[in-house]
Amino acid sequence: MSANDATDVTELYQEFGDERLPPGQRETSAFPVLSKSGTPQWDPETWEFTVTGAVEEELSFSWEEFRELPAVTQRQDFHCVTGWSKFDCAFTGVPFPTIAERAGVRDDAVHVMFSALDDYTTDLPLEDCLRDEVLFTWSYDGEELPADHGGPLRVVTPHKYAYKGAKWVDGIEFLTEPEPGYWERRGYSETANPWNEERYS
Ligand SMILES: Nc1nc2c(c(=O)[nH]1)N[C@H]1C(S)=C(S)[C@@H](COP(=O)(O)O)O[C@H]1N2
Ligand SMILES: [Mo]
Repeated sequence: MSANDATDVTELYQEFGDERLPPGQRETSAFPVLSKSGTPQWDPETWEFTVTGAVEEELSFSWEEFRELPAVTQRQDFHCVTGWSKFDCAFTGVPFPTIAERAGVRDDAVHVMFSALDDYTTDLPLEDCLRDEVLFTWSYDGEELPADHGGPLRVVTPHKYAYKGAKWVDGIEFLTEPEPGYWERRGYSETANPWNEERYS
């Protein structure tokens, strides 16, 4: 599937607000890079994606195995908590629910912690993750996802500020209690709904 026949999910804002552009945001055509500590190296031979915690079956995927999972292409908006939004980004990847179904989420799971190659972490309530627009993506606008934007694999969360989307993601853990991630420990919102301007906790 090419970026041109992507499924348009940009109307999801209607669940949260009246305007496509969330309050306090300005639209930009640039795609700035925001990383806490630079772009980590990775090795396709040893890269491993793990699914752990409150699941029926813990999973692990090699890079090759992950790329064999059924993928979709969506056109999404991207909202950075620092105030810029970028419309109509085409991302290709695996929806979160596909992974969750394979692992079998236990009834006592309430949150999900995402972890990444640069030791970044971010957490979200489980219900905010169980959406088809939450993608593990390796492709942006029909090209390989650039390394500084999170390649080989990152998460995108078009219904949340973008710090909820871990770049260089290499694992998810289903949690039975909320646990703050990197920015959440530093005062950013747990839920991060852009249409409510949930920037800080
Ligand atoms: N692994 C990792 N993921 C991350 C970050 C990071 O520092 N490390 N920064 C977050 C923040 S604060 C934002 S705004 C977006 C930025 O994504 P971009 O660099 O592709 O614009 O990635 C998020 N995901
Ligand atoms: Mo950010």
